[in-house]
Amino acid sequence: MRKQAVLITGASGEVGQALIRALAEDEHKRLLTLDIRPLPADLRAQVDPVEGDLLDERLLARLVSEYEIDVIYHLAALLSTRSEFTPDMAHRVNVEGTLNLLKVAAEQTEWRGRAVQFLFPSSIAIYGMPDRESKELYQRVREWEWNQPRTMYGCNKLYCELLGSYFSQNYRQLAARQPLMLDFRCVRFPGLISAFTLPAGGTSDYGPEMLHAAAQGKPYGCFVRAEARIPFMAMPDAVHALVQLAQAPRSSLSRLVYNVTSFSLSAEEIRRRVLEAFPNAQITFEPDRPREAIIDSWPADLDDSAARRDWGWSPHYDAERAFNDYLIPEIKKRYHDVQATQG
Ligand code: AKB
Repeated sequence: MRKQAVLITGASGEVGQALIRALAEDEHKRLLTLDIRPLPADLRAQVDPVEGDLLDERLLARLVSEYEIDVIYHLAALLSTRSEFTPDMAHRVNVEGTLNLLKVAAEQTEWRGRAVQFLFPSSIAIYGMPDRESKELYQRVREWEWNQPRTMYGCNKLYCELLGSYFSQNYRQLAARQPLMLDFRCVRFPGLISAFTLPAGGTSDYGPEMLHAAAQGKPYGCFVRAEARIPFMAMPDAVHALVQLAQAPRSSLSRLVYNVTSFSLSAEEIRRRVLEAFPNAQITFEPDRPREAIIDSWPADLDDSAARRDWGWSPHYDAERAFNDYLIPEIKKRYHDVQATQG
């Protein structure tokens, strides 16, 4: 008899680890986690951890033979900067990996006669503001505006949104009998900042990197100019958005893809908040112009009114609360513990 489970891919990543901690509180849910990297030891006992490659279709077939998958949180991805150095691998992981999983979800939906729910985190990277003037003029971008990504990662994410819509609405549309469709739901995240983990290979990483470097007493050269501005979100709100969207009645959703955001800050405004907490921090601006150009192509802010209207989205952490109640206290504790153990 197969075990019912919630599948989390990319489980060892930043969002994955935060999502496991949130979902593991509900002991009625069995969590099946998949990542090419090992799961941190403190999380392994709470889940069924699997180390493997999303591109390995035989592995996916084995998992489906052992588990009845109700919900998929598909978090595995190569982020924007890393994807620029390995665009072919980014396409394989971000697109082919997602397609493999959508096919599994579609087959399982048909097989069990009930829609598998597929939660997909997209990104502000799917937007492409053509120049700084447009970014300044059109600050709060709506879901259907400026969908011209500049990066391979942004192209991957936008195409996967379209794949998810296809598998949710038109899959096998010419077949003699219309199959039951999977339940694809997507949020477009801004830059995410965690107190507990550091991102790897993203272009919005300068926000968390600046904070974590200051907390460790390390100098930090920010790779965008002081005025560069994009929307950000504290990691607890990213998990909150995914879980809240998953719990929304399908009938309340007017769209499959939603913007969500919490606060927009310039790099200088982040620096000021970091210096308030770490007055001795050495933070300089040393723009890497190609990486800065990617940030300049992303919108200054997102219009998340559709998510607020359809499923009651509202961030728990605005900038004040994110820094004062979550990031600074938790990061101070994290590095104090680290320094204490290192002596
Ligand atoms: C990245 O910088 O690539 C990600 C993102 C904004 O999706 N953090």
